[in-house]
Amino acid sequence: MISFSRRQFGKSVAAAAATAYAGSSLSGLALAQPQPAALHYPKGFLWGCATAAYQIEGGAQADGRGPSVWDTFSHTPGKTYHGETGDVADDSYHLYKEDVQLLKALGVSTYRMSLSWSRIFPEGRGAFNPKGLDYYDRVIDELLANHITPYVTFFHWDLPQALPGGWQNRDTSKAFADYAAFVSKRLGDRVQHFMTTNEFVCFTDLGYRYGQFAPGMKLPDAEANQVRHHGILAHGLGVQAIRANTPAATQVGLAENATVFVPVMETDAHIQAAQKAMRVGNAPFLTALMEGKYIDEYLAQEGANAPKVEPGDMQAIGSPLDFVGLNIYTPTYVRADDSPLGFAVEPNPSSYPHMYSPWLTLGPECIYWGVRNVCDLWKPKGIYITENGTSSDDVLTPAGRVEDVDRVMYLRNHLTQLHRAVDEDYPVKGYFLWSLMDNFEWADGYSKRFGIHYVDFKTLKRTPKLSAEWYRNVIAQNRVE
Ligand code: GBH
Repeated sequence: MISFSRRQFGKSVAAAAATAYAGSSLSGLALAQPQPAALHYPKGFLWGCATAAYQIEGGAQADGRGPSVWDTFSHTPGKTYHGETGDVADDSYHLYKEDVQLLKALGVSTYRMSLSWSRIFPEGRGAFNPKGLDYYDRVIDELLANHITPYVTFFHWDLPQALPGGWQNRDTSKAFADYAAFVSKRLGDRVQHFMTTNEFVCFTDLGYRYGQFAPGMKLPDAEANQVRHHGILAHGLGVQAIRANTPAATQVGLAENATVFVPVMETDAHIQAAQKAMRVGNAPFLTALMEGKYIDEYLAQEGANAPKVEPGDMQAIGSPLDFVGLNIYTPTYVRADDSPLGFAVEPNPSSYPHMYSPWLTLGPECIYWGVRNVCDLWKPKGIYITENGTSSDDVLTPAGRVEDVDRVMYLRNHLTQLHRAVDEDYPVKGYFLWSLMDNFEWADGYSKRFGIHYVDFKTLKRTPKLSAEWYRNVIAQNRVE
């Protein structure tokens, strides 16, 4: 039997096939390729884990921290599962050294964390709380001492409660830029990778239009669209602020959960439809950032409810980025049709497989199509998967084990599909697994566990799950199998 090297196998067979089919209606068909047993990732590929401040830190009132909208929301009866809050969470505020050791034992080279804005500026602006920033100094120094590179997100939904009007107020975007300027200047000697915001749709639409996230409002469309605009404006002003206050080599991006449109089948027409859907379906957020404008389709769709834009806004929003971070969990299938937009979203039948969270439908090829669509549309300099992972009905056995085979299945399949993107030379630089440990899952409280370490929320003891052992092997071998 003739043996092929991995790259010959992947590339030459695909190239030959592409040539053979060129010009025919099958030219866009991605041919099924025999999969070798082990999928190697390139040397230098970054493996990491991700968390967010309000979900892990606790210490809600420690050392002068001010409340965020998530403190208020979670303390409002009926808003979160069993009224659970982030008051204690994983108490990473005190146990961060232990958490860095969990990272070290995994062998990750990077850790994505976020900052609690109201720990540093308890009122969102104005008076600085040095003890709040001291905490992040300690965490970052501990990471660096353990050879783990911090990737820092400025805003993962925990808006300081004191900012009047929250994201309804345009001044909040400016307050965000001031906060990012101050903090990036202080951390920029040790942190080279910053992300402005995490997942626009969650802190804008889910907070202000649909109400299931903080601050729990249900505004009419025009006002909710304005909230979206202030969110992306904060990002844009934040990029400018970080660049102005850090060394030239600092890398600036964001973490965004763009809706990922996956072609129902890999033919030219459906692939084109998925790409169009990706651009139109993400028009208020990622598309606006990448193109520095609201595209016609969005403006037409919103009509009189379209956001009010001031001079200079779109230029800031379109500020060039060093990388785009994609949080990818789940696919949205799409097909070509002859409607004016040229595509139609496929509804999932109720029998569609999903993970332990109802929204988390299973389709690992979303991680490949997320990368491919974003790169083909906008050619970003670099891509990170800033989140990927799943909830699971984890049970700690008396023997102290958590056999989360479903999470291992989920991760293995996503990393297999991500490898396809890497192998096709899309500029994917790293992968952050969500999450290092079980934590406060927002409106779901502690009822949905996303960690690869189990947390006993009474004792705060962390226990590696089977998935942690599996991920440690992936990292050690730099390959998925
Ligand atoms: C990410 O959001 C977040 O960045 C992270 O903080 C979170 O812990 C993680 O995923 C796991 O959820 O209320 O039923 O309509 C992922 C995208 C968008 C998924 C909001 C849940 C709400 C579902 N999330 N969505 S529902």
